[in-house]
Amino acid sequence: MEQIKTSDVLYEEFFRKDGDKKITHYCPGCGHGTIQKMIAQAIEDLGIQDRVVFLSPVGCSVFSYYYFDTGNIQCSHGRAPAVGTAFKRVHEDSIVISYQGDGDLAGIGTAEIIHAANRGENMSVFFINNATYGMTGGQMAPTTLLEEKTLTSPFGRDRKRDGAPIKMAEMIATLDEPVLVSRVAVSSTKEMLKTKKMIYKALKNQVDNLGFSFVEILSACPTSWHVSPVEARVHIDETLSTVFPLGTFVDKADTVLPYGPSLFPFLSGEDFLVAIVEGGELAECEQAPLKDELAIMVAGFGGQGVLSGGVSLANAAIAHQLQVSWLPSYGPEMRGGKASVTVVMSPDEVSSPLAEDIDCLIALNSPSLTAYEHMVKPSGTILVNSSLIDHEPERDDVTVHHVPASDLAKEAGLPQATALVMISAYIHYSQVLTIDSLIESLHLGLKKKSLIGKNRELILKTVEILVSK
Ligand SMILES: Cc1ncc(C[n+]2csc(CCOP(=O)(O)OP(=O)(O)O)c2C)c(N)n1
Ligand code: SF4
Repeated sequence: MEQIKTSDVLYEEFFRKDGDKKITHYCPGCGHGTIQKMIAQAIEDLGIQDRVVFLSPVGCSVFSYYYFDTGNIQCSHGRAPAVGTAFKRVHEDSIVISYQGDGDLAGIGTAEIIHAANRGENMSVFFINNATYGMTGGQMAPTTLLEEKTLTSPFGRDRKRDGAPIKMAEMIATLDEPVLVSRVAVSSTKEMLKTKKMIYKALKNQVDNLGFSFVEILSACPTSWHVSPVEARVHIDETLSTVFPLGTFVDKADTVLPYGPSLFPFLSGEDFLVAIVEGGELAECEQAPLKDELAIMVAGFGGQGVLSGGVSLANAAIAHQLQVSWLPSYGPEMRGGKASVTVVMSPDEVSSPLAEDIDCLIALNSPSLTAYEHMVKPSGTILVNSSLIDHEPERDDVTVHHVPASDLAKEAGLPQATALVMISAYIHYSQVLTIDSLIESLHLGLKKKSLIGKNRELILKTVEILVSK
């Protein structure tokens, strides 16, 4: 067991398991502990501990968050570059470290890493290539050597059957965006010193906002290789590095320009909402008299305008200065498949766009009523599209309104506005928003601007009918 505490960036004690709190869970001679010590040291030297978000992969290093006293995210297998992309774009001052094994990065996560590299995401990736799936007991990895025997290649890796070892550093070096692509090794003292420097450089590049740095590190797995720790390091120098040559393939640190202050300046505050709703001016209405969060689900089938109706409802709420989320859900069919949208509106920050208990269900067809009526809170509301639904809700603790929405929409020559009719009815009954704000928001949700007038008339007609009921 290796003791890795050398830097303040690592915790004093590791609470992963009972017993000695000073040792890690890594096997004796494992490269992970050595590499993580080097990363911790570089973080300390650069003075960036409070900015670091360490992405732990799935693999033997899955428990890195027990060791690094930094921000930590445990990512799904292979997805760290996608998680890192999101995090970095939202928190541009963070230092994102993606630490991934060969199963994680070169197997299940090949697409994520290639695209993150191709976009030149401003992050530092450390790719730990031990040519095996260590955590699961030594199966063949994409980087396993030809003829190497593993749990899943007991007679050796066969080129025809299994392909040749993937050389990730060389692949990534073919892309235009990466700033640094290098392969180093945790083997002899000389190679370790080079590794330490390269780790520092990859992090420094990010601190300087230079872009994507990728360091592949050949690392020992004595356990899966069935050799001693000393033999494992010799194996790296004498065998592994002949297949995966060490060296720096790309280094543009001295020639690229740093990123500007913000890659995505529009992704903030109210502008962000406007961007989501496809541009354009929002109406400005009085603050809605809403004290608590409200969740409204519109559910039906594709072609009834469920999603665009939801957009109009969301925009009307934004116009009334509410905070809003719009969460669609739909099947693969363009027409006729299931479609629903949940709009959550709140006077304060929306707690979650996923609502398990809803205040109002707008059911546009029978299956939706049956599927979702149980989600409505006691004393909530169900709006039933009486043109298509010929049975009553089973709930007797909610208010039910019937609206012949499909008929009204069809009469107006707008069957795709069925949801909008129901939303108009919701606004009429609930009085949370105003019909004016819905009409004012139409131009943001409708792709065909020529239909704004007809949709407006349909909304007004719906309200007229409901008032005269
Ligand atoms: C979606 C999913 N598929 C498969 C697994 C099983 N699994 C866990 S770790 C691992 C491979 C880890 O190998 P590597 O990334 O090389 O890291 P190492 O353990 O060698 O450090 C696999 C396939 C999983 N946990 N999740
Ligand atoms: S199985 Fe291999 S990679 Fe995993 S901790 Fe042990 S030596 Fe390290």
